[in-house]
Amino acid sequence: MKVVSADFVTSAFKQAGYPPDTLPEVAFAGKSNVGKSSLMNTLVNRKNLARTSSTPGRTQSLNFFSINQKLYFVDFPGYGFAKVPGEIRKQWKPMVETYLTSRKNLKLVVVILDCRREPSRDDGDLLEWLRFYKIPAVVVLTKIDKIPFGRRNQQKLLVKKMLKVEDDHIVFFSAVTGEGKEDLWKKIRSKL
Ligand SMILES: Nc1nc2c(ncn2[C@@H]2O[C@H](COP(=O)(O)OP(=O)(O)O)[C@@H](O)[C@H]2O)c(=O)[nH]1
Ligand SMILES: [Mg+2]
Repeated sequence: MKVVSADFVTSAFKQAGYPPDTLPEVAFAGKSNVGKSSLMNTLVNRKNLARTSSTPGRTQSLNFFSINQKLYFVDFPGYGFAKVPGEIRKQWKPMVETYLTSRKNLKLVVVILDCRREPSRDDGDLLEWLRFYKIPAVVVLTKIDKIPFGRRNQQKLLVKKMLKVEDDHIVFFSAVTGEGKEDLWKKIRSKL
Protein backbone atom coordinates (compact mmCIF):
# COMPACT_ATOMS: atom_id res chain seq x y z
CA MET A 1 0.00 0.00 0.00
CA LYS A 2 1.38 3.38 -0.93
CA VAL A 3 0.67 5.71 1.96
CA VAL A 4 0.32 9.28 0.77
CA SER A 5 -1.28 10.72 3.84
CA ALA A 6 -1.46 9.65 7.45
CA ASP A 7 -2.97 12.08 9.90
CA PHE A 8 -4.03 12.12 13.50
CA VAL A 9 -7.79 12.60 13.58
CA THR A 10 -8.99 12.45 17.14
CA SER A 11 -8.66 10.91 20.53
CA ALA A 12 -11.68 9.35 22.26
CA PHE A 13 -12.59 7.67 25.52
CA LYS A 14 -16.26 7.24 24.69
CA GLN A 15 -18.35 6.24 21.72
CA ALA A 16 -19.58 9.80 21.26
CA GLY A 17 -16.01 10.83 20.49
CA TYR A 18 -15.35 8.32 17.68
CA PRO A 19 -15.13 9.71 14.16
CA PRO A 20 -17.96 8.74 11.74
CA ASP A 21 -17.92 5.02 10.91
CA THR A 22 -17.90 5.58 7.17
CA LEU A 23 -14.40 4.22 6.50
CA PRO A 24 -13.05 0.72 7.19
CA GLU A 25 -11.00 0.58 10.37
CA VAL A 26 -8.06 -1.45 11.66
CA ALA A 27 -7.17 -1.44 15.36
CA PHE A 28 -3.74 -2.08 16.90
CA ALA A 29 -3.38 -3.54 20.37
CA GLY A 30 -0.59 -4.85 22.54
CA LYS A 31 1.19 -4.68 25.81
CA SER A 32 3.01 -1.45 26.59
CA ASN A 33 6.48 -1.26 25.08
CA VAL A 34 5.83 -4.16 22.73
CA GLY A 35 6.66 -2.02 19.69
CA LYS A 36 3.15 -0.94 18.69
CA SER A 37 4.03 2.67 17.81
CA SER A 38 7.09 1.56 15.87
CA LEU A 39 5.00 -0.93 13.91
CA MET A 40 2.30 1.60 13.05
CA ASN A 41 4.93 4.16 12.02
CA THR A 42 6.66 1.57 9.84
CA LEU A 43 3.41 0.68 8.09
CA VAL A 44 2.76 4.29 7.14
CA ASN A 45 6.39 5.33 6.57
CA ARG A 46 6.29 7.99 9.25
CA LYS A 47 8.62 8.61 12.15
CA ASN A 48 6.21 10.12 14.57
CA LEU A 49 2.64 9.33 13.68
CA ALA A 50 1.84 6.89 16.46
CA ARG A 51 3.97 8.77 18.97
CA THR A 52 1.21 11.34 18.87
CA SER A 53 -0.59 8.84 21.06
CA SER A 54 2.04 9.37 23.77
CA THR A 55 1.01 13.01 24.12
CA PRO A 56 -0.16 13.49 27.72
CA GLY A 57 -3.91 12.98 27.88
CA ARG A 58 -3.89 10.64 24.91
CA THR A 59 -2.02 7.70 26.33
CA GLN A 60 -5.09 6.01 27.80
CA SER A 61 -7.59 6.83 25.06
CA LEU A 62 -8.32 5.40 21.63
CA ASN A 63 -6.41 7.39 19.02
CA PHE A 64 -7.73 7.54 15.45
CA PHE A 65 -5.61 8.15 12.37
CA SER A 66 -6.77 8.62 8.81
CA ILE A 67 -4.72 6.76 6.18
CA ASN A 68 -5.03 8.11 2.64
CA GLN A 69 -8.50 9.23 3.75
CA LYS A 70 -9.48 5.65 2.87
CA LEU A 71 -9.23 3.90 6.19
CA TYR A 72 -8.72 4.53 9.86
CA PHE A 73 -6.05 3.11 12.11
CA VAL A 74 -6.92 3.00 15.79
CA ASP A 75 -4.19 2.89 18.40
CA PHE A 76 -5.36 1.18 21.59
CA PRO A 77 -3.75 2.12 24.87
CA GLY A 78 -1.07 -0.39 25.83
CA TYR A 79 -2.22 -2.92 28.40
CA GLY A 80 -0.52 -4.76 31.22
CA PHE A 81 1.12 -1.60 32.42
CA ALA A 82 2.33 -2.27 35.96
CA LYS A 83 2.86 1.43 36.65
CA VAL A 84 -0.61 2.50 35.65
CA PRO A 85 -2.87 3.17 38.64
CA GLY A 86 -5.76 0.78 39.26
CA GLU A 87 -8.39 3.32 38.26
CA ILE A 88 -6.92 3.65 34.77
CA ARG A 89 -6.52 -0.09 34.36
CA LYS A 90 -10.17 -0.45 35.24
CA GLN A 91 -11.12 1.94 32.44
CA TRP A 92 -9.27 -0.07 29.80
CA LYS A 93 -11.65 -3.03 29.64
CA PRO A 94 -14.95 -1.17 29.34
CA MET A 95 -13.45 1.31 26.89
CA VAL A 96 -12.06 -1.41 24.63
CA GLU A 97 -15.08 -3.67 25.01
CA THR A 98 -17.46 -0.85 24.10
CA TYR A 99 -15.36 -0.13 21.06
CA LEU A 100 -15.12 -3.77 19.96
CA THR A 101 -18.81 -4.44 20.35
CA SER A 102 -20.12 -1.24 18.81
CA ARG A 103 -17.78 -0.30 16.00
CA LYS A 104 -19.47 -1.49 12.81
CA ASN A 105 -16.62 -0.53 10.47
CA LEU A 106 -13.95 -2.44 12.42
CA LYS A 107 -12.44 -4.93 9.97
CA LEU A 108 -9.38 -6.28 11.75
CA VAL A 109 -7.51 -6.14 15.04
CA VAL A 110 -3.73 -6.44 14.89
CA VAL A 111 -2.49 -7.93 18.17
CA ILE A 112 1.19 -7.24 18.68
CA LEU A 113 3.52 -9.46 20.70
CA ASP A 114 7.22 -9.25 21.46
CA CYS A 115 8.67 -12.34 19.75
CA ARG A 116 11.03 -12.89 22.69
CA ARG A 117 8.29 -13.23 25.27
CA GLU A 118 5.58 -15.68 26.13
CA PRO A 119 2.09 -14.35 25.36
CA SER A 120 0.59 -12.80 28.49
CA ARG A 121 -2.75 -13.38 30.13
CA ASP A 122 -3.95 -10.05 28.69
CA ASP A 123 -3.01 -11.13 25.16
CA GLY A 124 -4.96 -14.35 25.69
CA ASP A 125 -7.99 -12.50 27.07
CA LEU A 126 -8.04 -10.09 24.15
CA LEU A 127 -7.86 -12.86 21.55
CA GLU A 128 -10.60 -14.76 23.31
CA TRP A 129 -12.80 -11.67 23.20
CA LEU A 130 -12.13 -11.18 19.52
CA ARG A 131 -13.09 -14.77 18.81
CA PHE A 132 -16.23 -14.39 20.89
CA TYR A 133 -17.30 -11.25 19.00
CA LYS A 134 -16.19 -12.78 15.68
CA ILE A 135 -13.78 -9.96 14.93
CA PRO A 136 -10.92 -10.99 12.61
CA ALA A 137 -7.48 -10.84 14.24
CA VAL A 138 -3.92 -11.13 13.12
CA VAL A 139 -1.06 -11.73 15.56
CA VAL A 140 2.21 -9.97 14.87
CA LEU A 141 5.46 -11.15 16.43
CA THR A 142 7.54 -8.03 16.36
CA LYS A 143 11.21 -7.27 17.12
CA ILE A 144 11.94 -10.38 15.06
CA ASP A 145 15.40 -8.94 14.32
CA LYS A 146 16.22 -9.68 17.97
CA ILE A 147 16.05 -13.49 17.77
CA PRO A 148 18.06 -15.98 15.75
CA PHE A 149 16.29 -17.30 12.65
CA GLY A 150 16.17 -20.79 14.13
CA ARG A 151 14.06 -19.67 17.06
CA ARG A 152 11.22 -18.31 14.94
CA ASN A 153 9.36 -21.51 14.49
CA GLN A 154 9.58 -22.41 18.13
CA GLN A 155 8.07 -19.04 19.04
CA LYS A 156 5.35 -19.43 16.45
CA LEU A 157 4.41 -22.84 17.82
CA LEU A 158 4.21 -21.41 21.33
CA VAL A 159 1.92 -18.61 20.17
CA LYS A 160 -0.26 -21.00 18.18
CA LYS A 161 -0.66 -23.22 21.17
CA MET A 162 -1.18 -20.54 23.81
CA LEU A 163 -3.38 -18.18 21.80
CA LYS A 164 -5.08 -20.71 19.52
CA VAL A 165 -4.32 -18.84 16.33
CA GLU A 166 -3.63 -20.38 12.96
CA ASP A 167 -0.42 -20.16 10.96
CA ASP A 168 -1.74 -17.79 8.33
CA HIS A 169 -2.84 -15.35 11.03
CA ILE A 170 0.69 -14.87 12.36
CA VAL A 171 3.19 -12.39 10.92
CA PHE A 172 6.87 -11.95 11.75
CA PHE A 173 7.72 -8.27 11.86
CA SER A 174 10.58 -5.87 12.48
CA ALA A 175 10.41 -2.11 12.60
CA VAL A 176 14.21 -2.12 12.29
CA THR A 177 14.55 -4.13 9.06
CA GLY A 178 11.05 -3.58 7.67
CA GLU A 179 10.49 -7.33 7.46
CA GLY A 180 6.82 -8.29 7.46
CA LYS A 181 5.57 -4.89 6.38
CA GLU A 182 4.24 -6.06 3.02
CA ASP A 183 2.87 -9.24 4.50
CA LEU A 184 0.94 -7.30 7.13
CA TRP A 185 -0.40 -4.79 4.59
CA LYS A 186 -1.57 -7.70 2.47
CA LYS A 187 -3.49 -9.11 5.43
CA ILE A 188 -4.96 -5.70 6.18
CA ARG A 189 -5.98 -5.11 2.55
CA SER A 190 -7.67 -8.47 2.34
CA LYS A 191 -10.06 -7.37 5.12
CA LEU A 192 -10.98 -3.92 3.83
N1 LIG B 1 15.10 -4.18 17.67
C1 LIG B 1 13.86 -3.70 17.59
N2 LIG B 1 13.42 -2.79 18.48
C2 LIG B 1 12.15 -2.34 18.37
C3 LIG B 1 11.28 -2.80 17.35
N3 LIG B 1 10.08 -2.18 17.52
C4 LIG B 1 10.21 -1.38 18.59
N4 LIG B 1 11.44 -1.45 19.13
C5 LIG B 1 11.94 -0.73 20.32
O1 LIG B 1 11.13 -1.09 21.44
C6 LIG B 1 10.86 0.04 22.27
C7 LIG B 1 9.35 0.28 22.41
O2 LIG B 1 8.83 0.62 21.14
P1 LIG B 1 7.46 1.43 20.95
O3 LIG B 1 7.15 1.38 19.50
O4 LIG B 1 7.52 2.76 21.58
O5 LIG B 1 6.47 0.51 21.78
P2 LIG B 1 4.95 0.75 22.24
O6 LIG B 1 5.00 1.17 23.67
O7 LIG B 1 4.30 -0.59 22.11
O8 LIG B 1 4.33 1.77 21.35
C8 LIG B 1 11.59 1.21 21.64
O9 LIG B 1 12.85 1.33 22.26
C9 LIG B 1 11.77 0.77 20.19
O10 LIG B 1 12.87 1.35 19.55
C10 LIG B 1 11.78 -3.76 16.42
O11 LIG B 1 11.10 -4.24 15.49
N5 LIG B 1 13.08 -4.18 16.58
MG1 LIG C 1 3.30 3.49 21.84
